[in-house]
Amino acid sequence: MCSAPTDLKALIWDVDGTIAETERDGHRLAFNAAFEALGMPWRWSERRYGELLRVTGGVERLLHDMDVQPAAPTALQEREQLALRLHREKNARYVQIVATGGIALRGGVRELLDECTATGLPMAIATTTSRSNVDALLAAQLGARWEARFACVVCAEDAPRKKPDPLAYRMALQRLGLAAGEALAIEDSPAGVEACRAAGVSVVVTRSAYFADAPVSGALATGPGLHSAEGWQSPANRAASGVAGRIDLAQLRRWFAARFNAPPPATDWVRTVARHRPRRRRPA
Ligand code: XBP
Ligand code: MG
Repeated sequence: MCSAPTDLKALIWDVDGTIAETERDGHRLAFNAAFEALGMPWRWSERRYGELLRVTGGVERLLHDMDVQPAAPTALQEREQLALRLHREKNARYVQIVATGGIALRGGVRELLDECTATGLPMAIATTTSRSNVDALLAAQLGARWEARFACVVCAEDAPRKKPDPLAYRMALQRLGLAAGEALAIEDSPAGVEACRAAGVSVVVTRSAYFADAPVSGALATGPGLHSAEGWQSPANRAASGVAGRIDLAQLRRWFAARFNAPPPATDWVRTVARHRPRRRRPA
């Protein structure tokens, strides 16, 4: 037996892949449009982008890929400047896609957001993506005052060490004024789950298109989406698996209450590609 169970005091949302299929329907397309706009001869296929998603952060992903792109500059400084230019262009194009409602919320997300708002459960965002991307997506889907629905929003600019680093989650907890054991996160990726685990935050995994089969370990429950309870598995609480309807707040609370029953997680899946971190965020 562990320490006395605490009630759920906040829900922390990841964005890309969790709230919407932004990687599949937005970021990859926007990266390719940016390559074209800046005259770069390479494009990222769905398959290649799936591999590249192991590297979190758009700039870091670009730098990682430049290692195998013959047309990429050889000097590190030039590469970094190109990556920053491409990333700015990519984000501008991504914002165009989502600002006009081009990417819908995933099934069950709006319902769960509304339930939390209606019952007064504080919510936070902990994401590795840029703030402009979050703002464009959520303003289009939830309205201009979307941010008022969240107690805090932690983006890439706030937490430059990206998932699987726990920084975004630690910052969210600090801003919420909560201990790690009082919050539950919703994630879609192994790197996100790693970040939660490293921060001591319990996590539920709603698998996204790119991580449909990725091994994840240490989650309270894992399933194909919040829209339906079908296909969900919870090592922490088998009795709460396979229930009818969508994954609602009551279900999350049941999994959270059973968190001390979860078996110890297996070995880690992903490690940060630290050597690809740019030295500066902006050209001199
Ligand atoms: C999201 C990311 C981001 C996005 C693109 O990870 O890794 O890099 O792919 O956004 P998570 P930027 O869902 O785990 O937060 O280009 O703004 O980085
Ligand atoms: Mg994600």
